[in-house]
Amino acid sequence: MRRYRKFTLSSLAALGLLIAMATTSPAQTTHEAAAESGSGFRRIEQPLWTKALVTTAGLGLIGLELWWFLLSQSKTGKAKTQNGVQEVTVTVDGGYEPSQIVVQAGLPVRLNFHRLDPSSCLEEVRFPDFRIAKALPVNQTTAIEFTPSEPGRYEFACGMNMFRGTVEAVEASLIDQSADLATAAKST
Ligand SMILES: [Cu+2]
Repeated sequence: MRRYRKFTLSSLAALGLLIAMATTSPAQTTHEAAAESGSGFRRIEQPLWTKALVTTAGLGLIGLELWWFLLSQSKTGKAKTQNGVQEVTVTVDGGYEPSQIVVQAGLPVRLNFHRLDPSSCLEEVRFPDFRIAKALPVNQTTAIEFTPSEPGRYEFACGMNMFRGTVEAVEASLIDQSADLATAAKST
């Protein structure tokens, strides 16, 4: 998952370079043309305009990268219980987000896999412990239901076992404790 994101980042950087090159080269030709015609005014005005454009594009890219880094941090998702079913939405895009899901053991779980990534690698998700293998159509939400009767770590992965996630089933008392800790942390 990390490696995949690094690859996307580097291709983003390459794209930025390409944009910079594409915007600079026409300026150089006009610069040369202006020098030949002997117009001093244009010679200065044109490169300034492109410089501003390249700077704006660069700043935009930096912002995009920051946003990317902040979002790419793997978060732990906690289930929300509705009508006795613990529900979590998992976004499938270059991996699973969240990739770590905390649920309460003994209660039914429904994971709503929302797949955005069209790569065939992520077209199927498997939960070997529950003997579940389900196809995830792109741009759709596919619900997967199971009940972890015992506390423990239950892994899930794509069909090729490349992208992985875990469902951590804990006892009810632990869920309450972590909720208490979260509220305590918020109040300080
Ligand atoms: Cu895969």
